[in-house]
Amino acid sequence: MSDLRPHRRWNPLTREWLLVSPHRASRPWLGQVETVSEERPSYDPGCTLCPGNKRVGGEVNPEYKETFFFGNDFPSLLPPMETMETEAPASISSPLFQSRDVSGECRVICFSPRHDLSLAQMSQEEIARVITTWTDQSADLGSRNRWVQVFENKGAAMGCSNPHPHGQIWAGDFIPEEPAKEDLSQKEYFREHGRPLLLDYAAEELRDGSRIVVEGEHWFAVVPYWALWPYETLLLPKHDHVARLTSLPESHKLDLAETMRRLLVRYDNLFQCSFPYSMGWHGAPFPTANGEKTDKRENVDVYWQLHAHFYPPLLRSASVKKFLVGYEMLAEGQRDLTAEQAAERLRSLPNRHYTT
Ligand code: H2U
Ligand code: ZN
Repeated sequence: MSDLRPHRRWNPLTREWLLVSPHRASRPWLGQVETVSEERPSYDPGCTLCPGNKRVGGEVNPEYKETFFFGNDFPSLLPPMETMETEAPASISSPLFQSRDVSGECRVICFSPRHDLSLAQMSQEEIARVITTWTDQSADLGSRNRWVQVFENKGAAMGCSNPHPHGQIWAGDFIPEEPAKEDLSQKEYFREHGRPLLLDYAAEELRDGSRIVVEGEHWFAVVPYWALWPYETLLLPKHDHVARLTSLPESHKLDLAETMRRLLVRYDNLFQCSFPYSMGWHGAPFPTANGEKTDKRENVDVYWQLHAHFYPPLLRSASVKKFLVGYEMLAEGQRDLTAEQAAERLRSLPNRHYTT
């Protein structure tokens, strides 16, 4: 099979196929640079996330100096006591109409007191503090929730409401759809091969090299073979088995921070803009759940491998984004640029942020 003919690639994590049409991308690379001016003050009196400012719910943020978290004033999940009964109307007894009660909690994490920064512009040490906040928060929320979703929506293109560097955590008593697919795939792969899927995958990618974007001592970022978004990446351990954020070895933290920093600097440098994306962490589900016995469950820690997904929407410039429409909504995911071409472009960019 020629890689330059239309072909389909398999995503072993979600068990979905994807259409790749690289012949369309062989038209000349325009690569126009539209520098979007986005000067921001280091403190914005109108920002609900800046230190000392009032949030929408009325609480005042402390004069925080590093990272800071608070309970989301508009949480999408509520603790058990506050959850309202949500039964399907009594007249409907058909299995076609199902609903379930859920409970959980939502938090917001400010990555820095500086309104004008993003992770890409923060130092390795500052990013390491964000990682520590993620791991601490996961330990706390994971002690009473089955799934803890750490994520960041960055940029107006991703529907982010405020440019102040921040992320969110939604934790709940159920395993949501995306991690549920990954759970099944990793479980079955482990049953068949006796090794974690993503450890085997990392070994193959490290051997091949063509999709690697940045590589540290313990962690690396790769445009996955099955990437859907043009510059999608997967950040994962190179050789070590790490089940979830709370089992991240202390010795990995600075390396992970630097690997992430170098990835994010390249993202910003690609179109010389603050690169929008949604990113988030996936790791083994936590063993607590509504009275469920943990000992009956297969040991998820053996087959789960911690990783982060970065899904950036931009395609050709700071303002031209890819839309998942038409064929993608109605048939299956599709891309023009190959994962190898995307990785090559990102890899060739400097480690230094374009604004410095
Ligand atoms: P985005 O990262 O998607 O923009 O979301 C920001 C979150 O911050 C959003 O969930 C919360 C919103 O509810 N928020 C507060 O809890 N209090 C505020 O004062 C502002 C925003
Ligand atoms: Zn701010």
